[in-house]
Amino acid sequence: MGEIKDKSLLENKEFLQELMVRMMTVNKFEEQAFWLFGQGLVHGTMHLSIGEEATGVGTTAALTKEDYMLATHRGHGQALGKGVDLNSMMAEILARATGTNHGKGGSMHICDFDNGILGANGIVGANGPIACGAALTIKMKKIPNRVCAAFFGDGASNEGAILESMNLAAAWDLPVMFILTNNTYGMSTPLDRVVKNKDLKQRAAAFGFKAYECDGNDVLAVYETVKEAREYVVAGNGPVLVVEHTYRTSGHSKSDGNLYRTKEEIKYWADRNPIIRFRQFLTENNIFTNEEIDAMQAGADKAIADAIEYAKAQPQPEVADLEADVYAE
Ligand SMILES: Cc1ncc(C[n+]2csc(CCOP(=O)(O)OP(=O)(O)O)c2C)c(N)n1
Ligand SMILES: [Mg+2]
Repeated sequence: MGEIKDKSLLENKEFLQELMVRMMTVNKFEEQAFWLFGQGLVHGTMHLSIGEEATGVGTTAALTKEDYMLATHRGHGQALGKGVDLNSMMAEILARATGTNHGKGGSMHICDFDNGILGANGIVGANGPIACGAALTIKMKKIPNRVCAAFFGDGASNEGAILESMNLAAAWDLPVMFILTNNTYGMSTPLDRVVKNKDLKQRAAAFGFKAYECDGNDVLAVYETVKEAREYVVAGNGPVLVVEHTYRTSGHSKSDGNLYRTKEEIKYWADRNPIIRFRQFLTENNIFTNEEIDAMQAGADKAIADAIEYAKAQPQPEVADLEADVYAE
């Protein structure tokens, strides 16, 4: 773990525990969702963020409940971090009527307006233009202390929609936080095969705005970096780019044979897993004992088990409601 800028964080045990429990919850949620998928209980596909827990949790911990946020196709951690109700999200994964999207959206479309989540998106790069729209609302209505954070990946960083959005947000000084989760792969394609310049933070300089960068497997570094970047945006300085370097140890989606990378590479990153690193940090600094952290894990495991039990008992959507919540005709 890197150097902590705000030393008072070390005194804030409640917050540190919250970060740990959230990462554990995301990890367990995905592990169990994978298992439910294997049982044929999840429809559609699913993208796990195992290994990337610190990015979703650390980023959203630095946002307020009211801040707008757009999640990606790999957005379970982003949504759970922002505060979506665990039971409702599990119900959505199992396509139940009481899910966040009434069982019609599934893993890639988790939406929760009460917590500022304007939606997740299966269209790679689509969050950029939507974030510009939400940020334009913030600007025109002069809503104080509000940003719109748009998550996207290294693959998406090459989409025209993202580059055009960066330009628009800069030209109009929109309060957009472009959150780039660089897990170094877009499906099976490594970043260095598709870009000449791997220093992705330089994208912001090209459009004339500020970029931040952090170790995406260090939850405190992510939190502190996003917090600082957010303060810069709410002060009226226009957009920012935050590049978070991480690695997904899980496959791209349900149908990934992992043929494009070595077992050694996956192990290297598994050893740098953000949850393991945070545990070491907390115990080495005598903030929590291993027993206390085990109890946090047990709590997270139980919350997920309860959410599955809740979701399984929920009704499926009614055929009569097929056209409800559909905006286009
Ligand atoms: C516009 C568009 N093109 C292609 C796809 C297919 N696709 C789904 S995920 C993905 C890779 C995205 O990579 P990245 O942005 O790095 O996100 P990651 O999957 O690594 O989290 C692709 C190409 C899509 N969903 N949308
Ligand atoms: Mg990627």
